Formats: sequence, C-alpha cells, structure tokens
Amino acid sequence: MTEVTSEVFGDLPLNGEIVEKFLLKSDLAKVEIISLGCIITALETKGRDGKFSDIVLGFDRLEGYINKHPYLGAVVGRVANRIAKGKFTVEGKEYSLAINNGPNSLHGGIKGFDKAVWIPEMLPNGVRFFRISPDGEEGYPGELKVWVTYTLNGGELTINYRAQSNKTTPVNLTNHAYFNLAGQGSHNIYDHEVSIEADSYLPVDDTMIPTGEVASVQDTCFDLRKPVELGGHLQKFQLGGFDHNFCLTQSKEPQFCARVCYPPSGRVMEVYTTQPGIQFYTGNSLDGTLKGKGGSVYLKHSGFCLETQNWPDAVNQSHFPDALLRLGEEYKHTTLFKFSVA
Ligand SMILES: *[C@@H]1O[C@H](CO)[C@@H](O)[C@H](O)[C@H]1NC(C)=O
Ligand SMILES: *[C@@H]1O[C@H](CO)[C@@H](O)[C@H](O)[C@H]1NC(C)=O
Ligand SMILES: CC(=O)N[C@H]1CO[C@H](CO)[C@@H](O)[C@@H]1O
Repeated sequence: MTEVTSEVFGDLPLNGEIVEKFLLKSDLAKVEIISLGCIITALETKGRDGKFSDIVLGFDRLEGYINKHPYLGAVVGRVANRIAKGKFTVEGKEYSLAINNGPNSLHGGIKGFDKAVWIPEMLPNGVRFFRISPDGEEGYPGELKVWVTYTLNGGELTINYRAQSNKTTPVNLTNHAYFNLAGQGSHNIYDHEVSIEADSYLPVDDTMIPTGEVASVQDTCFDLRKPVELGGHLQKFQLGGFDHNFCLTQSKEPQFCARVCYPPSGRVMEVYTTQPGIQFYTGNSLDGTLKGKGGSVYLKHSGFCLETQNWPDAVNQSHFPDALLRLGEEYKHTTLFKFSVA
C-alpha cells in the first residue's frame, strides 16, 4: 500500500506560479517529489535498525532549487548529458542548441526540463507529471509532449518516461538524483560498495565528450563488475572520481545494472533499466558551497549519481545507439530503484 498526498511547496518569485510537493509513502520508503523539474527532494529508506534516513541531496526550500545548483534530484532533458558544441544534424538540417557548459550543451540547455513547472496528476500509488516542450525550445526541433511517472511499491521506486514529438528530435531523459546511503549530509561516499554490470565504457576527451571508442573495462579502473569499496578503489587507481558512461545491453524489460551498499547501515540500492547506458558520477564538482537540507554542506564526493540514459553525444556519433524520436513514434523508458537492507 502506498499513500499519496500533496501540499504546496512554494511559489516562483517571477510569476507566482505554484510549485506542489507530492509525498509517496510505503512501509519501506518515503519519497517527496515537486512539480518543478519533477525533482526528488527527499527519499527516506530504512536501515538495518529499522530507522528511516533521507538518502538524497537537496534543499529545504524552493529557493535552493531555483538558484544555480547541479541538477539535484531533477529530471533532465530534452537530452541528458553533453552534446558536443551544441550542434547536431537531423534529416539534413543542422541545429544549434543553447551552449551552457564550456563549448558544449549540457542537460537540455540554459532552461532545461529541470527548470520547468510540470502539470501534476495524482495516481493511486504515485504521481505523473506532464509538460509540452515547445518547438524550438533551447534550439531543439519539434513540439514534444513529455510524461514522467513516479510510482512507489514497497521499497521500489519506478520512474517511467514517455514522449511524443511532431518533428524528428533527439530525446533522452534521466533523473539526476545524488545519493548518499549513509544519509544526505554525510561527508563522503568512500565507504560505499559499488558494482556496475558493464563490460565496456566510453572514454572521454578533456571536455568530457566521448572519443567515439567503446572500450573494454577489463584490467582498468572501470571494471566494477565485482563490488569495490569506492574510496580504496579511487586511491588505488589515483582517480579524481568517476563521470563516465557505462554501456549496458538494451532490453524491453528493466534489467539489473548497478548496486550500491553502505555496509554500516546495511542500506542497499539496486538500479534496473531499459536504457542502454548508465552514467556513474561521484559528485566531483561538489565543493562545499551549496547549503543543503538541514544546514548540510555538500563536499566533493559527498554524493553519487547513477543516471540511466542513452550514450552521451549519441546524436553526433553514428555508431552509438539511435537517439532520435520521430513523428508517430513514442519514446518510452523505465528505470527502477530497489531499496533494501543487507
Ligand atoms: C508542431 O506543433 C506546433 C505547435 O502546435 C506547431 O506550431 C508546429 O507547426 C508543428 N510542427 C509540425 C511539423 O507539425
Ligand atoms: C561531432 O561533433 C563534432 C564537433 O562539432 C564534430 O567535429 C564531429 O565531426 C561530429 N561527429 C559526427 C560523427 O558527426
Ligand atoms: C539507445 C536508445 O535508447 N536510444 C533511444 C533514445 O531515444 C530515442 C527516442 O525515443 C529512441 O529512439 C532511442 O532508442
């Protein structure tokens, strides 16, 4: 049984638009999601001691989410991750996107899906958000209708993405929640155990754009097929952190792809997805300047993201999986986060 309630979270300073908050509650988890950017603002799961802890980074008030922040908890789109130089060609026409990350377009541009107020609809065990992304928004072609649905069943949070366009456009949507299974506000994630079920990954250049190579993880620091303790692993390979796409085999039904465990509390998070890739990011750019929930300070490596997605820059690399949505087609993806105790 999941209980769903809603309340007002705040209103936008510019136009007074109301942002609502939805609370999803089961025996094993509590999730809070707001209509701005479909942002997960809180996610509480039980530890071995039976106590709930909030394991996602975020802010207490709307203001925190309106100010500049690294997409904490948000749905990012139209195209998550980077598109080189913000340029791509579709059906012979070149498009130029809003540039917002060095020379590249990141996470949908300057006003991406994370900055939009979506139209909510309460469901028996969750909430569905809808918005229309106008033709030409941030440079993207076609009017895109988008639905993002969150449902909670016991310890399983499912996120379903659907979209339809009236012109061919790249689409790939993800959620950018930062997790810390020791509880948000804990200093780092070094004592987390991580495994990712991927045989290959995408090497990147110095602007974080994939070089085009699909490389084997064998004998590299990217081999996470057996669980590693993150802190020791980063040290062993002299790594400043991960911000890489791991390649998965795509499937119609969500497939297991990653597991993270925090041994002291026994909290476990498993990720299942229909997407062909998962970006593992270890919060490398967090630098302690954000003021988070309950006065938390978010230091480097104090949270991790496991963003299921199409491969980065896919629109610009012909041998990567197809990233285009055409008229009459439906974009449809599901990602499932399973929370349990070891
Ligand atoms: C797509 O929809 C928008 C909004 O209704 C409209 O302005 C545009 O002309 C449509 N484009 C096509 C190719 O149908
Ligand atoms: C990808 O984008 C870069 C930068 O604009 C360009 O130089 C390159 O040719 C593109 N690659 C493909 C396969 O289109
Ligand atoms: C590889 C992959 O899943 N790419 C998808 C990105 O989105 C487009 C639009 O729906 C799909 O066609 C691709 O399959």
